[in-house]
Amino acid sequence: MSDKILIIGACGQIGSELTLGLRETYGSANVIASDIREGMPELMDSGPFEFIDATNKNQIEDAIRKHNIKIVYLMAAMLSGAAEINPEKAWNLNMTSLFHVLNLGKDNIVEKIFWPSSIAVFGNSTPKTNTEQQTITEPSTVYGISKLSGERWCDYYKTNFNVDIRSVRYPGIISWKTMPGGGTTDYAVEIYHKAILEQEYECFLSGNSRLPMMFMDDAIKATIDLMQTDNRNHYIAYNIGAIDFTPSEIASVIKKHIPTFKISYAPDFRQKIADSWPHSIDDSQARKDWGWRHTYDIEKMTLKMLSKLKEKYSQTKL
Ligand code: AKB
Repeated sequence: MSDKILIIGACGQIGSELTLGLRETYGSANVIASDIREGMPELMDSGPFEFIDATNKNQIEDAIRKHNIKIVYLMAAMLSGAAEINPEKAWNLNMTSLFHVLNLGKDNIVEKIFWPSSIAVFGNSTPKTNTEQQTITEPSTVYGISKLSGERWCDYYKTNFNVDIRSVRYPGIISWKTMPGGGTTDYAVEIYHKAILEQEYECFLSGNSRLPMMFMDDAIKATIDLMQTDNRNHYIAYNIGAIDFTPSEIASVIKKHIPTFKISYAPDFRQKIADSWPHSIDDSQARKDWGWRHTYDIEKMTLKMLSKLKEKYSQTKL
């Protein structure tokens, strides 16, 4: 029998598809989803669900005892854009929830933990192109500061208390099942929805803002592979890269399929966040240590996004 898994923050963009991926891999009964709100029907109908506020240790511990959980994925977080608007709330959610799960590891209540870091750990002083695993990390955003602090705390718990904690620095993640919320890379999901629904999109970043990105299927594969590997001891949080593009480049690829599509630009406060992040990521260590490989390029991702969203919107008869 497989060890039981709890996903905290299962109804968010990555949590939703991670829950489905884990249920497919380990069996639905072994994967307990949890969040402060209900998620999409596919998630709610495919296995057990608990209401958990990630900042409430008692609620987490009750679920762990009830389901005899051995592995936790902590996916609840406030992302970069939202965190700039609510700094204290973001710090509280992002750090309190992490301490709760790290302490469960320290007390040997759970055996293995996944916690996502982000390209947001890098800042203006970091080299922008093919940003290396170990380089300058001076984040200038609330979210980035919480992710970098989180990485250091994970390392501390691993070194001092032997906690098995694993992490990747996600780039922007693009998916069609659940909308992202509060991030700077969210434009790269919104653009596909607007392309199908309105054939136009006003982007909140400038046309030449290059950022590292990844299709959801690759992100889920990276996460599950890292949790399964025996060879991940070099780093707490691995760089993982896949593709990188600008808003104007992704608009050109969409235009090949929807020739009437038009993009315009109205950069807002998120431009400063995007400007502080790398353009592309060097992920050679993850490739070497646990065989990380991405499979979606921008063309293949666009084809899948457009066909899945067309299907989804035609079913809702818009
Ligand atoms: C965000 O834009 O805040 C996130 C991230 C890169 O971690 N998608």
